[in-house]
Amino acid sequence: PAAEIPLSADIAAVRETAVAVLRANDLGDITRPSPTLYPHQWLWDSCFIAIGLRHLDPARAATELLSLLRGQWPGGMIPHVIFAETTDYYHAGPQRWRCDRVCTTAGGVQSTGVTQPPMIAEAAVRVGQAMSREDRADFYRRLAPGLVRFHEWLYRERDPDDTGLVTLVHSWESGMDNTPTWMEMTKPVAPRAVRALRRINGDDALDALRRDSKEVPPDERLTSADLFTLYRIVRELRRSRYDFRTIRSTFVPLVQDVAFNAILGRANEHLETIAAEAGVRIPRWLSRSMRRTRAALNELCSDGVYYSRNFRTGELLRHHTIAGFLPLYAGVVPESQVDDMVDTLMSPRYWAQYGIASVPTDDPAFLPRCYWQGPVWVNMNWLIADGLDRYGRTEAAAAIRRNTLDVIVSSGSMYEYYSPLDGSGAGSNRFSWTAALLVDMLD
Ligand code: 9YW
Repeated sequence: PAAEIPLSADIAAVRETAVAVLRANDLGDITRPSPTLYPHQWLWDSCFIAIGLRHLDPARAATELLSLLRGQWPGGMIPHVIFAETTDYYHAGPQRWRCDRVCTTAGGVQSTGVTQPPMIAEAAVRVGQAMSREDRADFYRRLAPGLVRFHEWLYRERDPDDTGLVTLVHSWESGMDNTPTWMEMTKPVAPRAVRALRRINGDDALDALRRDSKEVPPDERLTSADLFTLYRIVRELRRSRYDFRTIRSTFVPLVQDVAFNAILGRANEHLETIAAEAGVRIPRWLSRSMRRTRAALNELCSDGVYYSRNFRTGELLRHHTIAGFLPLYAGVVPESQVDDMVDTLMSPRYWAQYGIASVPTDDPAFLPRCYWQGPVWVNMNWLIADGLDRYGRTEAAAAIRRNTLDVIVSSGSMYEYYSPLDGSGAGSNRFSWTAALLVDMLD
């Protein structure tokens, strides 16, 4: 699909901007997601970044992924943020997590105590495709043992009941912080102090306390009350020493997240390729769990729509969001359902004038410039287009990629996300995964 797009002067200039953004965000072995908001290494950001970097420098792309192993916990978890040694202006830094009291990471680096969508295997295979056979073999040999341990941890720790679906303990693990699904689960556990402050002073008192919105207007992020609730959940996780069996007996919302599990489903396939090439054995119990995930994803489907599920009650969380299309990327959607899903995606509910809204435009929660409550996200488009190709829906996939490029090119900048109503950029500018995936879509 990329080849069909003529590389106009505009596109060539925007590609240069993208490359410059990636260079400027390069901290040596890792790439920060953004110079103004996110100064550390994020798990799934690094994966999307590596997918773009492979076109510029495959060895550097491999380093981006191998760096994630420095943060690996003794039990196998790869954390959602690995803190870089930079002046810390990030609002949820090491002091909030205090993970060094719980364990020492493989590389002795500081990290958060939760994970993020397991995109590593996908990124590794893409990077591997850009390498010589020898370099790839070397790269896979270095990555595979840690990667297998990560997938083992996901199942052992987060699917103790062998459901085939892993459970998340914080919306930050989903990568979609304020998506309506997670907010339904998060709002009810708002600390009393937050509710009281809000009652007395409205949102102002809370807004004054938050530290994450200096670069970005508050109405492009989650509300202060929700943010403080997320901090409160971190505190509970910390008290539980990040142990799922302990967390289970607290008030912490637990969700079998559909997007996370779809990404895991796909990653498992890639893990088999990587492990086979590296000569690393996948234990039989893990292969069984991996197979279970593919079947279990379809338990999340009701009347042709995929949802996340409340782990505690077994109830589906019936919000229509972009996450529900990721089973296409996992390749688990029955062929008979695919065209209906494509029609829904292409309908004006999702596909507004400037691209695919992360929450349907007719949803009461829809806000076109607020984070995961409506904006177009480049990484979501990339994943869905990939899934559509897999199902042979190449025209739809090409349309999504073309539209994504159009939105970025017309803004001229690498925004974190874009309004589906007017194409305006929002969130952080100079955002790495937008830049990396633009390069990937063009090359
Ligand atoms: C946070 C870094 C991360 C992304 C998440 C996105 C946002 C905020 O930024 O999270 O403080 O972690 O929701 O998907 O990985 O770009």
